Amino acid sequence: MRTLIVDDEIFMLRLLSHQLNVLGFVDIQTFQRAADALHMLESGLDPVGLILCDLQMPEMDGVEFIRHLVRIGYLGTLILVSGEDVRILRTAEKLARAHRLDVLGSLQKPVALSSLRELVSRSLAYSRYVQRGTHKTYGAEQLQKAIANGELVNHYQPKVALATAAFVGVETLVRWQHPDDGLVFPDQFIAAAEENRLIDGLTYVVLTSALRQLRQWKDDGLSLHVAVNISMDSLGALDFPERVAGLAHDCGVPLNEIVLEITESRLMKNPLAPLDILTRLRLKHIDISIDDFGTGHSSLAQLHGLPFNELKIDRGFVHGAWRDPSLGAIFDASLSMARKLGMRTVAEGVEDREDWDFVRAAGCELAQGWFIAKPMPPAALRDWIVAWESRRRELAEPGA
Ligand code: G
Ligand code: G
Ligand code: MN
Repeated sequence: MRTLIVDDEIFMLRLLSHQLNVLGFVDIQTFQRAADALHMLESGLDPVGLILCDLQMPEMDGVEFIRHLVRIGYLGTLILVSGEDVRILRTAEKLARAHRLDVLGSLQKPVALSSLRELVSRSLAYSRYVQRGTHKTYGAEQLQKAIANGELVNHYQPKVALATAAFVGVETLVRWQHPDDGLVFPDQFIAAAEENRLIDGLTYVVLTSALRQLRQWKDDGLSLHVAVNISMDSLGALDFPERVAGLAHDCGVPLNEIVLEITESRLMKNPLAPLDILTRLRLKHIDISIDDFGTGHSSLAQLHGLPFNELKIDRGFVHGAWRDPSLGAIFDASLSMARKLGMRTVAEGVEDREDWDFVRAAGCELAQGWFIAKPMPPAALRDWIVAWESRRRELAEPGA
């Protein structure tokens, strides 16, 4: 994996390269100026899998560099390194995560080989970059063909009730079964679909196949709800509620078993236009959910008056909140606000037992995340349910 180190001190560049060498990294490039690293990244010649970046640098500092990484759509992983106060380091880390960068963690100078080893061995194994291999993005034409040729497939990630650990539903996550590139993830094509007006077609395909799958599961005796991600752009067409209802009717699925997840950041650009549609979805008893809550630019006050009945707290405020008081405070505040507004709460990104215990003790209702299950093809759900049943008792203990 190609690795970049960005630090204004030559000594640090040498030290970190040496440490990475010891850990088995061979393809390493070092930069004293962030602008040069950026230039190399923008050329897009060789995909970079890991960047170690200093925060305090004279020209472009680490925070500014992070902003540019977001702008150019960097999909690899990031480690922040700094001699500054640990709180500054944590804030920068949080900022990068809020922008959806794949941050492995941060290191304080002087960097001990053991902490670097721990970060790259533990965190890298979990990173999107490593798990997903390829990171191409795709254009409109290719995507249009994929939609038309039926190359999109749905995976499903389970959601469980925290109090009882009972399985209650799944979130639909689309993947593209690409003929040459293998399984392609939505962060590589959803943005292109939105920019090129292909998102309605994509949503229709995903929704149809999710509702058919729900019918199939019900026929097999399972009881669950199915959530589908809806891009804000799809809420511009006034007949959207009727189309969803029509589709559900054709598939033989009750409307109250459908959840539509809408991303807050896109939503809040114009909260009035979709109000009509959201209200009529609720009149039909379709659940509507605010996705990735906490990452948008909205003020909490804007939530007032919108008829959402579920709030999904972004994984950035869930994973690790048990040991970070400021994340914990945001998590608790989101929960209590949702409760007062009569909304169901879902914690996303529950990655380990500590996360599970924390969100459960806080009184959140549902949980989703790798600790429970990764997204999976529909055929794998049965086996997962069986395996989950044997973990369930311990996880739902009163004091657990
Ligand atoms: O599946 P992943 O594991 O990579 O999902 C990445 C992002 O893609 C998530 O934020 C999710 O909301 C979004 N996404 C997944 N499936 C769909 C879909 O069918 N429609 C839209 N609009 N977004 C989706
Ligand atoms: O934005 P949305 O909530 O729709 O995103 C779902 C995304 O989160 C998918 O990309 C899914 O693969 C990812 N995801 C699901 N569970 C976890 C988790 O426990 N940790 C992390 N980091 N990502 C997760
Ligand atoms: Mn979602």
